[in-house]
Amino acid sequence: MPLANQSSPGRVQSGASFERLNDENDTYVSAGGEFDRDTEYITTRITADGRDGYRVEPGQYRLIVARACPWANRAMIVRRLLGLEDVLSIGLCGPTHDKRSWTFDLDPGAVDPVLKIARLQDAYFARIPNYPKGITVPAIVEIPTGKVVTNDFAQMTLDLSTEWTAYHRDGAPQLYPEHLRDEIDDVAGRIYVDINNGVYRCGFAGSQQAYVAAYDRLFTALDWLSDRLANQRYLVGDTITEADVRLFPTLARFDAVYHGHFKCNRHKLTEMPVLWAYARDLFQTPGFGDTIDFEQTKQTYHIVHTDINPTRIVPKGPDLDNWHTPHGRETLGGRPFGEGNPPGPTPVGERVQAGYGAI
Ligand SMILES: N[C@@H](CCC(=O)N[C@@H](CS)C(=O)NCC(=O)O)C(=O)O
Repeated sequence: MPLANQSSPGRVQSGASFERLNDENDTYVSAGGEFDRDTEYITTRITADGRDGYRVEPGQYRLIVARACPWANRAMIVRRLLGLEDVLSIGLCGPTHDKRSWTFDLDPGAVDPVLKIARLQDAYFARIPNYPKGITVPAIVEIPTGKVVTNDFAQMTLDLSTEWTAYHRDGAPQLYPEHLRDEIDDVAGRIYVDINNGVYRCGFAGSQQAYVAAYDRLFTALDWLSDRLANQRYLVGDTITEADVRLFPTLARFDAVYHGHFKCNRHKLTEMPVLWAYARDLFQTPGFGDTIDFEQTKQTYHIVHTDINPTRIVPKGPDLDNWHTPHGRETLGGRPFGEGNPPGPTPVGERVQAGYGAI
């Protein structure tokens, strides 16, 4: 399927699209116009009081992720930071998939060992037969019924912070403290529109005009963040918060994927000194860098998005050693975990495969 005419002014797509293959034309690109993300999710919440019918309970739910996915990465980071690994298990989809979306092809027998399903689609259909929207990660599945409870990535991490408190580890950080919520929401809101989703609006733009507009917004927002972070270690307050968790997965993927594959190429992350030091600081903080699988991430984007990478060749670089260089941001002060402390090592079964990460 050829790409949409890159030089003609685009029409804005009438319906929002999912970040998935479009059955009709095998593309992720929104032909002729802007990538317009569908943000209608399954919004059922898992809460301490169970008011939506799903109560927080250890061993009752499974978080389904793919290592490549930045939206899923946030849930993985928060789960690690809060020490919820023994309470909320994790299922890892393989890096590549087809039109029917994510599979458990890395698991023995290509079946998730807990849910006993081969495709994430099965859990969506168990909740909503013939679910017509994107079969996306992250998703939380109720283990006894095998039904997806929610795929609302933004609410998911907030609920891990505020509803699962009874099961947080000792020393877990306050990622969404009440007195900073307005500021976190403001910062995270712009990060979502211009940066997290902005890279996708560059990569999946269906017209030159849509691409240029997304590119300009992306780098304007990155400049804003460079200014903001020049003299403060974290985005909001003096500790890690949900705002940092929202930004980090996009920065971690920037040079390996977005700079080339999505044409976000005014600068590499490594050429933006403040953001590069900030990203390294977080990367070297337990719970962040140990969730990043650069190899699977490159595979997913470059093999799955065949309309923008028809050869499916996965780039070999970039070199990753530089993620370990000193960042020097301790001089700005800040207390990463506030009154708390860092999480312990990643549980053995969840570690990034040797040679795939940079830890
Ligand atoms: N729900 C999130 C994004 C979730 C999402 O789009 N995840 C991608 C992976 S990063 C996905 O699962 N896509 C399904 C596919 O490619 O088939 C949102 O739209 O803001």
